[in-house]
Order: sequence, then C-alpha cells, then structure tokens
Amino acid sequence: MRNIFFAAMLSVFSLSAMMASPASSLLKRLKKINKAGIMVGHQDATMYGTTWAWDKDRGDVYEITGDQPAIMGFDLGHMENDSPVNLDSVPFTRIKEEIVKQYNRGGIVTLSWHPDNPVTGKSAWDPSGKVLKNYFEGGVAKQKLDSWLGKVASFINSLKTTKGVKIPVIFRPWHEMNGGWFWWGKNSRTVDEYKQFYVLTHDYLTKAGCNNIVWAWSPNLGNEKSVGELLSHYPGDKYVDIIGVDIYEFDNDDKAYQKNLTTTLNVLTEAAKQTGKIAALSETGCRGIQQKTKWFTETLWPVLKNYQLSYVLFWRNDYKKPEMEAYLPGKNDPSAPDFKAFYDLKETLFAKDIKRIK
Ligand code: BMA
Repeated sequence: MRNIFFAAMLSVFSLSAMMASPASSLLKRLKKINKAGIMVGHQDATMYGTTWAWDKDRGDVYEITGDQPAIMGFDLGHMENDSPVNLDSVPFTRIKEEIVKQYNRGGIVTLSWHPDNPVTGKSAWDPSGKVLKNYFEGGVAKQKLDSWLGKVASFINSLKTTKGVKIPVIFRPWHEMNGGWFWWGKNSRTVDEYKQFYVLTHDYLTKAGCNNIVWAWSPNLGNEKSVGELLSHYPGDKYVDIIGVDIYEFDNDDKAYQKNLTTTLNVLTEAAKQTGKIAALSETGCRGIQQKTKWFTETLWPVLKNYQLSYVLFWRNDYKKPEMEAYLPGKNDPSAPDFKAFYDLKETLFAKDIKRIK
C-alpha cells in the first residue's frame, strides 16, 4: 500500500516537474530570491558604458564590483521594423548572445519594448494617431501590431541555450502608461483600450508558445496615493506577475526623490500585497550620478531598505551623453566607491549572489 502511495506521489511529482514551464520556474525562483534581498539590475549592462561601447565581456558594474548585475535589461524597440539593431543601435544578435550569457551565469533578464508608432511611423514617444482606437477598429495599427507581436513572439521563443534549454525572461510591455509621452499613454487612448491591449499582448504571445515569459506591468511615478489609483490601468491578476514602478531623479533634488520613492513604494507594497504579486522598482536612476559621491548609500538605500522589492533596475549608461543619461558610475567616476559600498551591502544581490538561489 505504502509503495503504491509513494509511486503515485512520485509520478504526480515528476509530472508536475515535467510540466513546469520556464516561466513558472523563474517566478518560483523570483519569490525565493525576494526573501534573500533586492536584486540590482542595469539596462544594456554589457553592451556599453559611460566611456566605451560594444566591447565584449565588459560592463560598468563589472569593472567596479567584479560581478555582473543580477538583472540585465535589454530593449526590443525596432525589432518590429526588421532592423538588425535596436533603437539604441544594439544588434539583436548581440542581445541574444548576452541573454544566453546572463542565463548561464545564473542571472536574470528583463525585456522592454519601445516600438515605433504604427500609425504615424514616428517613434514610441509620438502620442498622436489614436493608435489603440485604430487597432480595435481594424485599421493600419491592427495589421502592423499583429505582425509586430509575431516578431517579438518569435524572438522570445527563440531564446535558448546551446543545449536547447528555453530561457525565461521578464517581459515588461506598455509601461509608463499613466504618463502622456508614449502612443499607449494616457492622452492617446481610453483606460479600457489600454487594458484590453495588454491582455491581448499577453494572450497573443502565450498562444504563440512563449511559455518563458514572466509578465511585468509598471506605471510611472505619478500622484498615485492609493492602491486604486496605482492600479487604475492594471490589466488583471491573470496577466501580471510583477508590479513595478519607474521613478527617476532628474533634478538633483535628493529629498524630493526620497519622498516620491517613499510615497510610491508604500502604495506599491500595498498593491503587491493585495494582488499577491511581486513588487519591483522597474526603472530608476539619478541624472548626473557620476559626481554624486553618496547617492547610493545615503539617498537610495535608506528608502529601499524599508521595502521587500524583487529588484531595482538602473537605466542605461549612454556612452554618447553620460552626463544626461548614465545612471550608474563608470569605474573612474567619483561615485564609483559609493556604488561599491552599495554592492557590499549584504541585502543587495548581484549575479554571484543569486547564482546560488535556484
Ligand atoms: C529611454 C532613453 C532613450 C532610449 C530608450 C530605450 O528612456 O534612454 O534614450 O532610446 O529609453 O532604451
């Protein structure tokens, strides 16, 4: 009797193990890691830095800490146009290569997507053309976006190691929807059109076989003072695994940043609790960070340490205009030692820390 019981248990167990999708394994892992600390991420970490571009096996984080970020972010913008490089000139072949490397070192990848405006042909930052209305009425946006979703689905489906193991990623489409700058933003469509479009994106990619996506949804810092406000564009529990927020310091006002961060992370934490989702600071950074010698340990960390976030992703270090857009130091910048001190905190997790957490 006992043997039959154990055999049955074993087959149920192995069946569920066999059925676990790459996405559900990553989600499980994210929950485990969430208990150990906060992962630190960087957009385009290994592509370019404040003083260099396109070298292999480099990274501003790596040069300061000897370790890679736990999370690496890459953007799919311009994949929709069959361009060989993304909107920041990063070759898609290189993105794939770095995703595999990051997976092999035990790290995690998040993908964003800033596709051009399908109605006007201008960039993602063109809010004109009522794109989603056009989509749902079967206009030119419908033809284009359906085909664009297909291209993104093929790319995500194709993420595999050399042994053919499918690599899970966090995908964060249609972010900062509560701002007015993107064609999916607040001045360009109704809330319902937005939600329907997020759901449609989710269902399209799922049907296309992308069983390797953990879904992230993230508004921008707004004036959201309540969970209801923060979740005003939330597509629903079935479609989202991670709720993030994007918050920057553009004006060199550390106190205002801390206040914004605190107010929003309070609401985010409550929203995550109510929905049972993971919370993240999905984009952040301080303009002019190079010269700020205590920002990581004295502005960011005193706030972050109060919250159980899965990760914080610093946006990219643009080698073309680092003073305007580089959110982590290069190795010779005055802020590099402070970033190293931030790295040394036991609660901040980088690639080597999470490698051990399977
Ligand atoms: C924005 C800026 C742009 C960039 C885009 C996609 O926030 O960094 O310069 O093209 O993200 O990475």
